[in-house]
Amino acid sequence: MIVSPDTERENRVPPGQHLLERWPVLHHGSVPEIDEKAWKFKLSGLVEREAVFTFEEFMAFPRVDVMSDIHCVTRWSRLNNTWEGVSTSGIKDRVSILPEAKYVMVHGARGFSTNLLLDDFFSEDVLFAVKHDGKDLTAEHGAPVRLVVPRLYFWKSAKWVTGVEFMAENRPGFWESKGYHMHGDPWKEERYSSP
Ligand SMILES: Nc1nc2c(c(=O)[nH]1)N[C@H]1C(S)=C(S)[C@@H](COP(=O)(O)O)O[C@H]1N2
Ligand SMILES: [Mo]
Repeated sequence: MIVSPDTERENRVPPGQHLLERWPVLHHGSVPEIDEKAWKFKLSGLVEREAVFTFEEFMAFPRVDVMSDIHCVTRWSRLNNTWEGVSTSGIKDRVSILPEAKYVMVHGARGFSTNLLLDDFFSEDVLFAVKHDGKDLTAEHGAPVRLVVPRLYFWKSAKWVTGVEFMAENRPGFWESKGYHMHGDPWKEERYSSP
């Protein structure tokens, strides 16, 4: 089990956050219905050759368990979440990422996207989760596969993931183009970009 380093801080709750026991559901639009048999995972952009994987192939990527806290920009936090899934770093064995790639855009169903620094994306506590606290992810929390980026605000944790695009230049994703911060570090309160 990888323990996200932020959970080991003396004060685990970032500024301006309050704790919740329950796990709220938040997203834009309605919950997409995704059939695992039809689901595809695409690696695109600055890679030697684009690649598409089925759910079965994806689940054979290196697996990881992570314990992390959730910090939502709407000011709730939920501690001690356990996640099971596929580590982002395992992708490196499946595709050759070109050296110009410095950012990623993680894509989700219905045109959702969120941008991350390549180094943040490949941080060892980042994973594509299929289980939370021992149970299969529910549709409203992003099944069959969601990203979890423990050290950034939770909007970076794309639900209903469909693929990853490698990029040389940074570009705003869905919430970022609506004014959310390009990086989103909860300890620096990187909530919104200045107008
Ligand atoms: N595909 C997709 N993923 C998304 C979103 C979204 O609108 N669409 N919203 C984000 C936001 S703003 C939050 S706070 C978290 C909420 O995840 P949860 O519903 O599992 O708590 O999902 C993130 N991932
Ligand atoms: Mo959010």
